[in-house]
Amino acid sequence: MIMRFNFEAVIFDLDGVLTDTAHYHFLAWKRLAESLDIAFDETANEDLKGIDRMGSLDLILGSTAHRYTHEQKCALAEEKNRYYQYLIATMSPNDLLPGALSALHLVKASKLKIGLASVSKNASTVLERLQITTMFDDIVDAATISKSKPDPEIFLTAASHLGIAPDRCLGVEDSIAGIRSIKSAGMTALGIGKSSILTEADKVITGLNLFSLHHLHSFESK
Ligand code: B16
Ligand code: MG
Repeated sequence: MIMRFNFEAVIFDLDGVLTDTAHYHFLAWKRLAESLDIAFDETANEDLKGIDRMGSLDLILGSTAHRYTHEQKCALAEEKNRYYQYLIATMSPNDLLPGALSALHLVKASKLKIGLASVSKNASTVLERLQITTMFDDIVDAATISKSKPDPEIFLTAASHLGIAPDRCLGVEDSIAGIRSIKSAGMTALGIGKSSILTEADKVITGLNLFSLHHLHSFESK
């Protein structure tokens, strides 16, 4: 029997979907915010998910952003990144989120293409530490992306590299910005997290441990 799927590719986000680096990003930004006397908590962090480094810094600085020169902002972003890199240095395959590896294997065994759409410039390091680099048919280089999520650029780039039409791609994301990026790329969006937060996703599951073949072929797009 030949299985027919609605999708020909699954494009995964990294942070917060395959591994909990979203938490490390939060810790690193919180440390920087506190050093600047700026209040920062998990709720404020939600708006930063999927947003690139300088965009995230601007959101944290908010109305105080004009007090800093471009050079000072670069130094602050670099300081956050140094601490983030210190936090991810000890990552290992044990840091894959529950169900992440099985989900990748399931997609591969179903003969669908697998892409990675992370705006993180540290993505390749994280993939190496998780030992999953070879699972991907394409990994978009964040340095080549000019517009951060919610712009569709990164998901459209992944689809184009994979040679699959956007409407045959399933995007998997944990952030509001990421879901918007997937939807504006014309793809179907599977949210990972809370449906009360990821309201624009076509479907939401709490984690990849609940990912199944069902998600590859029966999906009502919003
Ligand atoms: P970096 P994703 C995003 O990755 C994170 O969600 C976001 O919090 C982070 O600011 C951004 O990467 C940039 O990361 O500072 O390592 O370049 O969700 O697209 O995988
Ligand atoms: Mg993410």
